[in-house]
Amino acid sequence: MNADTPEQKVVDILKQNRIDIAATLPCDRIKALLPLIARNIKTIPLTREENGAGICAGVYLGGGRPVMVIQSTGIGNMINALLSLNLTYSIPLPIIASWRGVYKESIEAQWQLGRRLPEILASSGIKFTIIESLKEIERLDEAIKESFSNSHPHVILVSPAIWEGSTCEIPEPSQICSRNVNSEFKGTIKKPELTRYEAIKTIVETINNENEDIIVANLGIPSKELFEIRDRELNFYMLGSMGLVSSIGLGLSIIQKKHVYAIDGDGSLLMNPNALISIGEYPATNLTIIAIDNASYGSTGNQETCTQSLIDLELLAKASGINDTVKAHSQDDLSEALRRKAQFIHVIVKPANARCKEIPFSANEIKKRFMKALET
Ligand SMILES: Cc1ncc(C[n+]2csc(CCOP(=O)(O)OP(=O)(O)O)c2C)c(N)n1
Repeated sequence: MNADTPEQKVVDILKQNRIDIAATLPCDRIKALLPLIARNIKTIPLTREENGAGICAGVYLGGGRPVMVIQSTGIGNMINALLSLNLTYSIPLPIIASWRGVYKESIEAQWQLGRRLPEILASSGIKFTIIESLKEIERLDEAIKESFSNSHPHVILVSPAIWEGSTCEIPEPSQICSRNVNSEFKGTIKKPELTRYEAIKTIVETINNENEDIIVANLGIPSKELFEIRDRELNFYMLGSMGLVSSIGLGLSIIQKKHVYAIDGDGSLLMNPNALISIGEYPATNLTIIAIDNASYGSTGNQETCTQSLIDLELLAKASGINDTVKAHSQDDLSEALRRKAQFIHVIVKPANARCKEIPFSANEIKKRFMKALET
């Protein structure tokens, strides 16, 4: 019976707050809550919390109302995203965190982070609310509203005490079915012809520029090159949170009908291959990841990455469940892949950075202009 359970109360509060996407990672204490959320709200299961911050930011930028539901340890995995993405651009995100390490906690590994979390959040400038008993559950509603009205993240640390004695059902685990794994893949990396700048120019010249298509551009020089080539209202320039450009692209594609192009880099994708896993799990027909591979961390001085000799990003995408992948070495390859809106385009380029000016907008200006353009 779920009717009067604390879990049902949480779901009711989420629905009253018109939450349309829940990005989740499990904790033993919320094993009854998570399936109930998934039955009521579109749920994106995550493989790492930081990736969820990116997906939820994309959902919000695209006009949706996301929430994250995770174990409190995951806050440690996403602190940079909360500061360099959410606080920097003023992007709201209510995070329901099953607060481990304090109440009846026997797992020693939970103590260190769990007990310090209030201090860590306070010193990080991240708003938080502690809910220690069921009678305080209405504070969840207040915290969600606070997050959206003040456009910043709000962590709700929920003590395991509130679920005690709950009669909420815990579903049986699903059965594992047999399946075949097809590992045939042949790819050739040729000597690069293009620079990143030329690749971005090709993107801008090929896609629909009549204020239709969305571009999310990776942090550092790729964003500056895009700005220089063609600034558009539907360009979202990343300023930090390395690794989250494709996650934001995914979040946008979930909530928007427009086509979303995420310009990613090899170093950034290798920092967050979790984005590929989520994209594999949620194949969107309106999302194209353009992985511009210069085999280096170009923006920080061209230090080599392991795509130079070891990892093939197209194969990594395929291994993550993304089927429609392609390599591009020339302008023609790239335009053709863009025209047919391939899911993942692996563009091989030379390590070179164009001399570009700084983007003259603040994070808030980038966000506001982008969101306004989506409303029209
Ligand atoms: C967590 C974190 N670590 C390191 C950096 C520094 N950094 C900024 S851009 C960048 C390189 C990104 O490389 P890649 O994604 O390959 O894109 P490229 O600049 O080569 O186009 C690095 C390492 C950072 N911003 N954040």
